[in-house]
Amino acid sequence: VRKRLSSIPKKSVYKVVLLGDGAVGKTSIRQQYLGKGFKDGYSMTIGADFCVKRVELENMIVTFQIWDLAGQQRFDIVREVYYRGSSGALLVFDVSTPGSFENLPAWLNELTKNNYNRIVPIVLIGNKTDLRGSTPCLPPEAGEQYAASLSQWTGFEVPYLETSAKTGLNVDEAFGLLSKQIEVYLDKYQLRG
Ligand code: G3D
Ligand code: MG
Repeated sequence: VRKRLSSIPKKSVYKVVLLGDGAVGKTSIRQQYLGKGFKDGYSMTIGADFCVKRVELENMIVTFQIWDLAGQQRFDIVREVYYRGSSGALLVFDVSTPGSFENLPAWLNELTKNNYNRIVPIVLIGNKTDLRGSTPCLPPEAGEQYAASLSQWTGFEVPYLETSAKTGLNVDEAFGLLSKQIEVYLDKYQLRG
């Protein structure tokens, strides 16, 4: 019996929030991850919505609840509902828009302030890398260095990934990596229920 129980994959539900300036590609990343046939699981009138994706990752069944803010709701009451209880975050900037990189600390502040001053596992995402070569873009080192400083600040590894929601580059990997970071975090702080 024990053997059979141990072969049952673990099931986890993670609330994942997408953070970053308007137009960096948050909704596109989500749509790319969900695939063409995607349908919002639930659409709220308050300006945020979430959808659900169930995947099998390394002998685990993970249900992602992916939350996405519609438009610029930074200063709205919405943000409390949005951030609270998140398991992890994809912190997104657009490599072709330096301002979206400079605003990353403000987004992290938003997250922690509205989530009991708690920092959660993060994957830093430099999106729109398909524009490299045709538009001036921040080099990969910018993202790598910021991720390294975030790792120091948080005390756990913050990986950096370069994505394109247009081509799909590294989009699945971003969610897979975040799931892994969440697992490490839950084990480290023994937060498993
Ligand atoms: P947001 O949800 O963060 O506000 P969106 O951003 O997903 O709405 O994307 C904003 C615009 O950037 C969209 O263009 C979208 O197609 C484009 N975009 C998103 N990701 C990428 C990417 O990886 N590469 C490129 N080249 N464009 C991307 P429109 O023109 O529809 O406003
Ligand atoms: Mg959007």
